[in-house]
Amino acid sequence: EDGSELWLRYKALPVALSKEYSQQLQFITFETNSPTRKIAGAELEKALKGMLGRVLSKSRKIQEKTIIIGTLEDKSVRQFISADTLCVCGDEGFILKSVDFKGDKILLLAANQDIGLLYGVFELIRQIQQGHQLSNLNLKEKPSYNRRILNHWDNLDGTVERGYAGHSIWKWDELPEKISPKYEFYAQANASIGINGTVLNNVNASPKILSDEYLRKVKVLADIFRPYGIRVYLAVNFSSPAKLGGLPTSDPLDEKVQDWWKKKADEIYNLIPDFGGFLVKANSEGLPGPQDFGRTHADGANMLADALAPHNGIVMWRAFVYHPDGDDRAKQAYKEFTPLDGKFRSNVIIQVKNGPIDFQPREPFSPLFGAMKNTNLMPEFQITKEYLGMNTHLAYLGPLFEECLDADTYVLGKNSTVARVTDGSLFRNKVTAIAGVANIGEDVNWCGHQFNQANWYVFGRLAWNNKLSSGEIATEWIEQTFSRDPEFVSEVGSMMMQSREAVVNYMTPMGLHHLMGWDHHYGPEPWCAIPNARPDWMPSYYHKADSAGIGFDRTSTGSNAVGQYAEPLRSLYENVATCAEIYLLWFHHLSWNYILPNGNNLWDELCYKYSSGVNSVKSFQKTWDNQEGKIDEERFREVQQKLAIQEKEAVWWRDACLLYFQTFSNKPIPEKLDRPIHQLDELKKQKFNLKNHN
Ligand code: BDP
Repeated sequence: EDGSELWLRYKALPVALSKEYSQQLQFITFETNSPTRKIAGAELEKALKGMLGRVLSKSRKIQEKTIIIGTLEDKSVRQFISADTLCVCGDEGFILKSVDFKGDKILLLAANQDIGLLYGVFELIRQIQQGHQLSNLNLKEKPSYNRRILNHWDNLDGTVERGYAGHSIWKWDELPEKISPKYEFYAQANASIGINGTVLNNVNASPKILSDEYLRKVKVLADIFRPYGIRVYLAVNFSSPAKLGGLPTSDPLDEKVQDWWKKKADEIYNLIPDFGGFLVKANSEGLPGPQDFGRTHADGANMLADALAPHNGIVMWRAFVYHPDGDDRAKQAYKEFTPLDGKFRSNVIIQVKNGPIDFQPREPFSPLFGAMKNTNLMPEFQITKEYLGMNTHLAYLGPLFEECLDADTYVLGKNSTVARVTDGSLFRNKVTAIAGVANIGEDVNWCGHQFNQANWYVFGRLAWNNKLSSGEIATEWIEQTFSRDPEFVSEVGSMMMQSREAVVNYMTPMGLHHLMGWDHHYGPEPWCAIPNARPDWMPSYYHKADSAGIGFDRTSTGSNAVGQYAEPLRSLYENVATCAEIYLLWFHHLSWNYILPNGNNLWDELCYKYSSGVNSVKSFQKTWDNQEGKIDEERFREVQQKLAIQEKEAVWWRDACLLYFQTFSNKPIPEKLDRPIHQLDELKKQKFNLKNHN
């Protein structure tokens, strides 16, 4: 067991359970007459062979102990279900239920399209992997978002920006001739959790990706992914017309530029008829964009949208923009984008990071969610753990994603959650989508840490159904990936559910953010001050620690970032007494002596929080040690060793932050707590080597 099979390990079930399933499942009625159906049939066969040790007999005749799989084109399915009933499932959903047949129960898997059948087969497999009863099954599924997309930050030279699982799985040098078997397994894994799109290349895009040479390589991948329901998208560089096409400008209002993009789109669709569209990072972190020509984001996005529209393609235009000269980075995307509300074409969607800064262990949701009522908007999460311990720390991101999706924006009154303002249920958006920055690389276990697989998994499952709970999803993942032993599931599940909070506590508790070293983003460097560097890349821009206190004043008397939130949130955040403790230092600069509701002063409370983060990791070590023998030795040891590093590094974070902030607070560490084991000077000298994490 090396983790290479992800959650798709079809291991033999205990004999009694396997017997029970075998009694219910003996025959299959399924015409496997399309590529997608073939894949679905083969996957079910493989899974049942692995789990039950047998295959189902194919049968045209409906009889007891059968599973019927098909669309309304199949007579066997029409017998049990009508178009009206299936209509709620849309193009990709399915119905999986137990139905009565001549006094017996049989299973029905029905969908409007073949892809729904593939998703349904994966659901059935998941049910069996988890040992669930089939006789009560009654599932009616339709995905929350139409486009559920992974963003690969993979460069054409094989490196991965913020990738911690080895090199890129895309072998650009070998394509289009040589095809790695990983491509198909990648598609299968994504389809199993409902992901239906992939942006193959880095948002910091090379114009080369649109060259004829590269498009031919992309076509090969698109052809492999198609039967799995996965469309390919590309990140594009806004100055491609100049850099690749040799035009004198890339001005979006220039006719020759518009024409260049139209021809490029035609060329792409000629090769890849179901191409998804473009992802664009423009006028962000030094990349080119429409503002270079005095045009707006809308001018730029619409020009690309017009080129793609005849082919039904979309533009995902990122809102990740910030400038060093503003007073508060957290306000900038909102300021730049809200005036453009209603000005974007209907096939443009604005891609917004979950928080207003940058994928920190905790941020409040971006105030852009819900603020552009006449524009399609999609959330972007980071699955790769750039700021949460990369490939060494165990941090399950389900609670982070869920916290954002469930956050109430109040833009149309109560229950205007981020999920609802983006999935079309509140604003009836034409295009709905959600993106996650992938954590996938060449490592044997795909994600660099066995538990990082859970973050890929939970992203897909929440994109499919944004109402699922992260706890339920953790259970699913554990049962499929490791074991169904109830003790294992409950102990490891509870460890996973606490793990992100632990990271928040030992890195950036109580609303602190951006305390990491500026070049590696891994370890703590709250003191980091590089001469002449952009001030908004330095930790002090964010923590603002001084002898008076700590935190960023974003109230109406500070930067007034609170003003970008709808009421009652604005007032709740504004008032220190009602601001949730988890966001306290995000919105307020408070005295070290500020007294919290529990009676502690701010300094002491920070010390307690940092310590509790370290203690959580220690408790994870104990929890994990208890699992010895319950799973394979190989993965057990690997995780155990990484937890040991995590414990050491949690102490490193605690000591670095507390010792540094202590130079301002001048207060002692509360007596009951462990003392720092490092010296501040020694920590400041320590150099971190990011190479070990790639
Ligand atoms: C930051 C990353 C940087 C990305 C950027 C982005 O550090 O590598 O290019 O986000 O999202 O988090 O564009």
